[in-house]
Amino acid sequence: MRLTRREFARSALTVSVAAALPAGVFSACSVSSNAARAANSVPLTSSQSTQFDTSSEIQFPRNFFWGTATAAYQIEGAWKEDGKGESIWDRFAHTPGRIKNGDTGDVACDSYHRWHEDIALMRAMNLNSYRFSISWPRIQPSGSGPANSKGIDHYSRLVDALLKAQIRPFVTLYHWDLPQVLEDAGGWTNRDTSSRFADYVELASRAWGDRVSDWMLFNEPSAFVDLGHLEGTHAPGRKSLLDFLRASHTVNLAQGASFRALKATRPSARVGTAFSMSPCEPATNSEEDKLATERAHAMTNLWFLEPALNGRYPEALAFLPETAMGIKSGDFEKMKAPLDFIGVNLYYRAIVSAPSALERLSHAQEWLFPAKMVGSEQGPKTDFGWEIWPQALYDMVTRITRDFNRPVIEITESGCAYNDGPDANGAIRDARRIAYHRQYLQALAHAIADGADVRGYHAWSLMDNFEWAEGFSQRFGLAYVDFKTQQRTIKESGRWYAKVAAANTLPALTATQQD
Ligand code: IFM
Repeated sequence: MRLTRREFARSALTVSVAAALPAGVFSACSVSSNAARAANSVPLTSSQSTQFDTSSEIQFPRNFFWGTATAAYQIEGAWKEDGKGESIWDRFAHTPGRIKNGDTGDVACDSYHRWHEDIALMRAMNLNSYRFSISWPRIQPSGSGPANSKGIDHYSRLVDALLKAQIRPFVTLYHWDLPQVLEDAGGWTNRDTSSRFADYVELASRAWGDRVSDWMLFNEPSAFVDLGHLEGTHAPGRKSLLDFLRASHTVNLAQGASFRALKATRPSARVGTAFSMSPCEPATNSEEDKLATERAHAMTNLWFLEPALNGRYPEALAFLPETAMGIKSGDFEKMKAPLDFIGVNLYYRAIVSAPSALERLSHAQEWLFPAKMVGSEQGPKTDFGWEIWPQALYDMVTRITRDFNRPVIEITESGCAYNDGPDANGAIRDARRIAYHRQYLQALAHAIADGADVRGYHAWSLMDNFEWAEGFSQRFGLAYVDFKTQQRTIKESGRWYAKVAAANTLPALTATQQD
């Protein structure tokens, strides 16, 4: 989801530390041992996430959006139906060795055909918002030119049915499936892709803007730029610092250009981006770690937000190589996109330390971005190994609220992978997922009580689906999917979420539950 996730930098000394770590720019080099660090500085991270009050029920603001989120490539399947073009994820998943168990999104949850079943799930969960993405190559099979009417019609039917079910269509325009033809011309490293994206967004807003009012331009720009261009673990599988820098800048230009294109066609549309975010905490109280933490915050949380809102790259990274990034005169103005809301995708926190001189010398990206993520063993872990740290949501939302003058915020994703399957009666008892959402919602409620303007929460995900390089091995859904039969079954967490959504209230825990 962000600069640092999914892959783990491992060194012989630090496997257990690193296993708790997401990967990316900062962790691409070795992770140093916590023990060694602790020897000469004081660890700063608290031993427990704040326990938010659970003894009384918590009401959410009126008209709060209770939703779930999905993405086209992760659920739709039908990878070459109705004139759809090939995407970089089709190409990547079809390349042997790229995805765990050789899985692909060719069929996924077959939502292209079963979307009415998906809407039925959401209705059963009493939801009033559905965040889904449009597959760009369904609309422009080769990334430019007129729209493919079958693609337009498909999403029109979906939007109409959602509205009929009184569920807000909350549309992401890019959730990572670039048309392969554009990749062949340089993809996001080619500046021209920003104009192609703006053209596509204009087509989309003309097609559905009469019925869709809330849009996200991008999902997690830092994730697809980093994992796809520097780490090489996601499509298109590039591994180059230069590509990472250039793709970053093109995406920032695209954010500005597409924002203007959408507003020109639909001035009243509400437009945001879903950013992957993690609050950054210094590993120790040393000055070096604290400085590194601010750089990590700039890279993890502001690299695509600051250009949109303030037309500049974050100050903590002011030493960036402008020429290498392809920055031209006038670009800072072009990057501006005064977003109507900030979408926050948040799963965990990041703990940061300063790389040693030797590490900086031996890793180009640490030379450029001197900060690295180290793992934490403090919180419990999901089946995916991600640390559960509810306070991360409180810390991030309140920091964004402070630093950006109380913007409108939507929680566009949060969730956990637990691979519980059906028991003998076919029930999926995923109590750990209920606990996750309950704790993160408690933290969110406290942020709202402390002044944050949060309009909605979208659990990732509506149902189990294709988890990128992990294939089908990680289940994030509130509904279980049997990938052989495509049967969907609402898990206990989905039933619990339905009650919370219907009451707009998080219930108090009973004394026994508190134990
Ligand atoms: O599945 C992804 C999603 O596509 C983007 N955000 C994080 C999720 C879990 O990794």
